[in-house]
Amino acid sequence: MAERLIVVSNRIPMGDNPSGGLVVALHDALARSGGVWLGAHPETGDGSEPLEEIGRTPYQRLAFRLTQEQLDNYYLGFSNSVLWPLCHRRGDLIDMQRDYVDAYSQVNARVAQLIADIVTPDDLIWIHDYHFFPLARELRALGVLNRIGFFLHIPFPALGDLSMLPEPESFADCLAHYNLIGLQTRGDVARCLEMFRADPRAEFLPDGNVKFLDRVVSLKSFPIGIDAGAFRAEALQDAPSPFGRETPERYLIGVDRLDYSKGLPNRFRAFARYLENRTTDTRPCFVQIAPPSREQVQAYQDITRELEEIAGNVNGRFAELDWTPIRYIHRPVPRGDLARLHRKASACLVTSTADGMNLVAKEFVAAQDPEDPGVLVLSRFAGAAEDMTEAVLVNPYDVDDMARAIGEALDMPLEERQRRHDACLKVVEQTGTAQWSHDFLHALRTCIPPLGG
Ligand code: ADQ
Repeated sequence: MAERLIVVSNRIPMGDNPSGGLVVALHDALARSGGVWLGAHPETGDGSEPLEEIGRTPYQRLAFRLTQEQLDNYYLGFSNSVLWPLCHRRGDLIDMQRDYVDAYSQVNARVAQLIADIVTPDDLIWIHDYHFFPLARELRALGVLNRIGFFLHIPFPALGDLSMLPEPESFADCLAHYNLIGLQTRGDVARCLEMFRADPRAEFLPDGNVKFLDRVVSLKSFPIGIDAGAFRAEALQDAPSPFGRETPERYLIGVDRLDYSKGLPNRFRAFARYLENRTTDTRPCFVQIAPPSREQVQAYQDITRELEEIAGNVNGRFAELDWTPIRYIHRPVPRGDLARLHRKASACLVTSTADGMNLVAKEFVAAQDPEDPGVLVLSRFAGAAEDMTEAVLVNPYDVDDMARAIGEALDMPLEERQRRHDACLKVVEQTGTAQWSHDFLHALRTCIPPLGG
């Protein structure tokens, strides 16, 4: 029987025109090879429905429904109120509840059963992200022997932070049921290896693989990217300015889901500090686009309020009748508009305190005019900084450092901007979406034979 690819992710595209980094990357991979994409239906159900087909071409899309309780406890609860803050070094924001832990195990067991019902022996299974850490273990328990790969889109936690999990010792065991663990950066691979190194059940093989009890697991970084050509084409489209008649003369841009990991409060403070310290009478705008995200979670409500307050304070302090320093848009913006906004910006601010990769950094670079490019100001804590070393790298905890970087970006001579842009663009072009999925799937096909294989 021919090989078939089965992709599993919490989010699944409902329409035929997917958007967003992860979704586009997987769409491309599946469109090329055919196969099945399985994910959670955006509407809840009673939790016992069979898989629902929501699309058939160019590949099959199958959705399962969560109950409202599972959505609250597995998705908003354990995934986004325990694992997300844990992996983003915000242990202080963890909201640990027994119901969350139980729902997470229950949903993973159910999804494993749904996969086991459709899998055939030559299928390749590719599981995505922190919603499904234990899925391979559940699948193995059901007798599934296929090659199973896992890709983590967010940072791999530091060894010490794993103790914040309910059963820290079972984490390495559950990951070692995968044949291949893909991570965003070499730093993430190092942290994952550190976890195995600390575990007496793990042993390091000469080929770099890890032997864990009777299983062998491969680890490798696969930095995710974007389709640079497609984004550039959007940026170049001949369309009216998204600003309408309010086009600022010079502006910096930020584009992020409104998430506490994106370092937004300090970014706003840094812009205020820059305004405070500037010596000329330049009046740049800072345009921040931050659509709401996970609004039912308390920590996200808190960051929304905090940001509104800071934006109000900065504007109250610096605004003039014909100049609003911060334009804060708390809404999604069409992709074409985003691309055009990037192209005309003098600089982009990416100041995450932790971030798996950060695709906005790559989108900004792809959208620039190479003759007169804007400057990328990039947090050292974003995965993108590992290779995009020619961006202006900043410490997102240090407001003065970021204020200085904003000044440096706005005053940077053309030649230096071009040199830095060329280097960053090279990285963006080397890490396209097609390359990413191709490299991962090649590694999964060629890693050690699975159990019983
Ligand atoms: P995210 O945390 O969502 O992704 P990011 O990589 O920046 O972060 O991707 C966000 C995507 O959403 C970008 O393509 C961006 O253009 C888009 N977007 C943001 N704001 C928008 C708006 N207002 N309107 C429309 N689109 C908007 C997670 C990890 C990242 C990792 C990706 C992919 O947290 O670190 O890079 O997965 O692996």
